[in-house]
Amino acid sequence: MKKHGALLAPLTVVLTLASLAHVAWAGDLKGKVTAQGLRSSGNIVVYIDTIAGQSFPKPAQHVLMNQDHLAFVPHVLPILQGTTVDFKNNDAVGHNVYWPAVNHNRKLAINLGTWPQGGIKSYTFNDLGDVSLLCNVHPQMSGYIFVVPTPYFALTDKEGSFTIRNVPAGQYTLKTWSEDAKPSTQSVTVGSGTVTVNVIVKK
Ligand SMILES: [Cu+2]
Repeated sequence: MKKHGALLAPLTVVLTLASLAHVAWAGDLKGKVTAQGLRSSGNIVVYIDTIAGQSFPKPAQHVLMNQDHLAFVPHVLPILQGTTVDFKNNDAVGHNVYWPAVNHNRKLAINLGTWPQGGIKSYTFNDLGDVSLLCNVHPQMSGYIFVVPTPYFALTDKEGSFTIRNVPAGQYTLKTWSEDAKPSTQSVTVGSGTVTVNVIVKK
């Protein structure tokens, strides 16, 4: 028995270290988007595309899209596939919410209806791609939801900077979406620590 114990102890240490190392193999993906021919490099969705063999549970937590001062706030809302969005009217006037398509597929058009101040309607987005939000009471109102396949996404700030935290080590396809620019695609490798990438998007 004594001999067995002496052999097992180091083996346990090795296995424990191996599993710790596996957990630690993740990094932050930091970068800057340069938008050519656009007014701003802000409000651009940056995300890791579908990872073969991996699916992600639907987030339990709802995400809020406000109608506030006759605008959709935030203007662009990236979400993981399967997320439920709560549409809230914060104004003293009635607002409607509808979208004419999801990812250009008009069969996925929805009109949620019109409701007064303080009211919330919820919708779960299971289809990937861009959703152009409109209000049929106020034609000037416009916003976007962009549904992505992985939880590894970010929205650029005014300067075009973004950070996607805690991405497991691996090779991925990094994509962008903007309401004004063409989508971009590039490959990226994440190890441990911070990886810096530059992304160029074009009108
Ligand atoms: Cu409205």
